Amino acid sequence: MTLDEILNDIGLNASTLTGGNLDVYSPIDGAKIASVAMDSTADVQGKIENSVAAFKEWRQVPAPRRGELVRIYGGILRAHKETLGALVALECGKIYQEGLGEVQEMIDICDFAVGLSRQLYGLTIASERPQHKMREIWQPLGPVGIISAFNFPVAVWAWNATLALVCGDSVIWKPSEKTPVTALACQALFEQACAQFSDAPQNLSQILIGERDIGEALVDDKRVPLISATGSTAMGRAVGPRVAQRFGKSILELGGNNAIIVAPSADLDLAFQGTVFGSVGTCGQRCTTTRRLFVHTDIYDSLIPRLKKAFSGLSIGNPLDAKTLVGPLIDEQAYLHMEDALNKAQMDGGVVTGGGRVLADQYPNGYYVNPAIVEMPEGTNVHEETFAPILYIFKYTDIEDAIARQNAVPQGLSSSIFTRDMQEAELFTSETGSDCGIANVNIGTSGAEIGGAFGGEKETGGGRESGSDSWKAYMRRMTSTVNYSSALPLAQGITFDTGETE
Ligand code: UN1
Repeated sequence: MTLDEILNDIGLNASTLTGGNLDVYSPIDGAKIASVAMDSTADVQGKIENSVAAFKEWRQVPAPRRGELVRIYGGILRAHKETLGALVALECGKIYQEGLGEVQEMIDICDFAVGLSRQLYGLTIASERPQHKMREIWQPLGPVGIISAFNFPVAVWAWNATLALVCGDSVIWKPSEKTPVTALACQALFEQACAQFSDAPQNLSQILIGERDIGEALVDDKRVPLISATGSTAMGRAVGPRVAQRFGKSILELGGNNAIIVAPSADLDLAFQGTVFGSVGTCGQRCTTTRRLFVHTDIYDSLIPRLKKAFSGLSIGNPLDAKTLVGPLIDEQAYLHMEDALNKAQMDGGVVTGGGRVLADQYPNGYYVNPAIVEMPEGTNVHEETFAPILYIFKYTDIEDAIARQNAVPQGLSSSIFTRDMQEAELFTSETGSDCGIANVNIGTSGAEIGGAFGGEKETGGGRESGSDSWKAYMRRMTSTVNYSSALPLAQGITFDTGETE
């Protein structure tokens, strides 16, 4: 599928992709695929104003009716799954299968949000006063600012946007400057949904194209009560305090340093498959990528040679080829970070197998790498996240020690254990087990379903997106007490006699 065919199918006007001041390159071969126009900080002001106006209308549309718009959008995504999936592959370099998976994740969250649109439940609460009723009412919040990363250029936006929309919010999306075309494609499809739906106000969803200054203008604006930001811990460290400074709310989904523990009783076939997909899938560029592996000494020699063999035989290449399992890194900088990390690991006594650039002749401007395994010396750990396919391996003998080492890093996104020992599995998911937002048993660290809340602790930022009750962050909680008596009793039994007589 060529870019023109994709754009045609999606209905994205090719003229919006030329003549702009932001050049976009495909990581496949480094070729320029578009030049899109960046917004100025003045444009940001205008778009936020538009978003406020859209919100004021949208919040009055009944929630199940709002769900209908998301239902239509889900249908449009189903019809364009292949083309949007191919565009994701083309622009961010993940393999086509994973591009399709990402669009499926959008479809799934649309379905979830449609159901949710009839289930924005509040509580009724027993009042301590006679003839009083207390209830909790969830109200629309306002324009939601969404900042997303290059590695999940469409799904993470959809997690946020679909929930925000059924909650009665308008959305403003600042995609990564590396993947603006997929964002414009999602927006074009969303506009098609709006055209089929009479109650959608203008500017219900808008896009901001630009770099850091554009993101900052959004983050700093009081009219945007919620910022949901996905990206590096460094980004979150900048965004979080800025939003807090103006008493805004934020959902931060930041770095991970995810580990798998493989226990002696594990089904090694499952552990093997889960580890390979987790560590090399998306070329190691998921926030849920498996970065560390703690392997019990008893099974080390059964698992590690098998992993090394698999890593050296993976088909690396054009992500649009059906046989490819590992596509390119996003750009040269990512490759240099991988090289640095491998050099550092070697200096720390790690033994590296694999790594290094490949296919440079065929793709001088594409950064393809051999995934790397690093066997780390006893007593070490790795505290930084490198967005590349590097799997650090550690031996362990004691499960509690393995869990402690898994937890002994600044990040807390995803984790898993492969074991058939029920006590170990339950320990891992207990209060003294994994300290991460996601803790799996006999499943790898990546590839979460949309139905659960997604996010993590510590430097991962603490936010939760997607399923479960994450929607509550996109609404304003109102507690309302109604008195239907003819007296005004005070709570806590307080007497406050004004002395007034009739
Ligand atoms: C991300 O990398 O930011 O669990 C999101 C997963 C995907 C989402 C990853 N469903 O790997």
